[in-house]
Amino acid sequence: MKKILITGVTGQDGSHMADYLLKKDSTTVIGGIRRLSVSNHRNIEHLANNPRFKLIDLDITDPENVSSVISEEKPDYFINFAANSFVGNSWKMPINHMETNCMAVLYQLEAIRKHCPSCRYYNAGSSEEFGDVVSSPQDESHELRPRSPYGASKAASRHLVKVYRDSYNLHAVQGWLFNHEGTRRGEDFVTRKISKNTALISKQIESQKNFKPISLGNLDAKRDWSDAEDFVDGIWLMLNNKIGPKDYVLASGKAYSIRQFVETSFSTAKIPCFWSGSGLSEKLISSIDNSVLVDINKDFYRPAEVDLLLGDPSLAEKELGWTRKTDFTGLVQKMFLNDYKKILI
Ligand code: F7E
Repeated sequence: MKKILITGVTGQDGSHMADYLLKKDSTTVIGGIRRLSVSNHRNIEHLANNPRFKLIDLDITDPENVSSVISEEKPDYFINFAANSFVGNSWKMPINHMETNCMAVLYQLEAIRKHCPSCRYYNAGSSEEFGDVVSSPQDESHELRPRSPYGASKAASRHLVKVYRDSYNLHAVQGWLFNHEGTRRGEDFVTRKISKNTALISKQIESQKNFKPISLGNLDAKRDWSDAEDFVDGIWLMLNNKIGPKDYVLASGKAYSIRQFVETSFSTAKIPCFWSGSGLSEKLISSIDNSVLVDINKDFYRPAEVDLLLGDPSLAEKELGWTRKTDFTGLVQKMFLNDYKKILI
């Protein structure tokens, strides 16, 4: 049996990774969780009675706690998804982002080096490390030019992972994951905000109730969006790479704007609509009764935006044999339909 410790197991990526690993017969999964007074276990409730899954207390910002968990459990794999992952928030709490996304990685690497050097290690990296890009698409050779405290924290942790890999011969990697979304995505991220509120508006129109428009920021930033469920396989392939420890880009190779995400979501909901106005006055209007479906709020703009992120996944496809199942339209439809089914009004 292989023992895999996952931090951030209650989140989107951690819970999908636990599901993916528990489908294999030869694994036990330990979820490290930070105890909260209000439960946030919705994404892992279905695993509660699985005998190959257990939860332990783990606060990644506490080096003593990290060290004792790693020396006691001696996992075969340590997958670090725990992070402060909300880019927009990172200007408001940059120190917290650096401590959670970078110092915490150092505590983990130190503990693995001392107590469990054969443990294979994955840290969640991000396309936000490329930031103010100089060429597109971005592959593994693109320089790191972060535009946010979040991006800077992930770029810094990448250097630590490489230093520990080179200095101590650890199988330690950090993928560059472009945006990955899905039915378990946090509701403040733009994709879930759009899918959930399109579903809500759709139900409200059906019941002839009033609704509020979705307030968004920059509609013209472009992101390379994939299904988070397609990415867990890529991460596992990186951890078991026969070539040796190496960092890869996981992406779809296609970029779409937030505007296109909105249009696809309302088209899935079969609500005909058109854009009107420009800048902060721009609105998405229903063609049925001229009601406002989307408006713009400057509070959702960022102090520094990344205008375009577009990944080149060809190295991961070639060397790891990684493939994806869901395209952009399939992803938007899946997210809308999931929210539509859940909303009761
Ligand atoms: O923003 C724009 C916003 O917050 C996407 C994280 O997983 O992916 C994620 O970070 C874009 C940005 O995700 C709103 O300005 C417009 O251009 O959904 P997001 P993110 O910043 O791309 C990367 C790869 C990570 O590593 C991160 O951890 O959408 N945008 N209007 C908006 N964004 C939000 N959140 N809310 C809006 O109303």
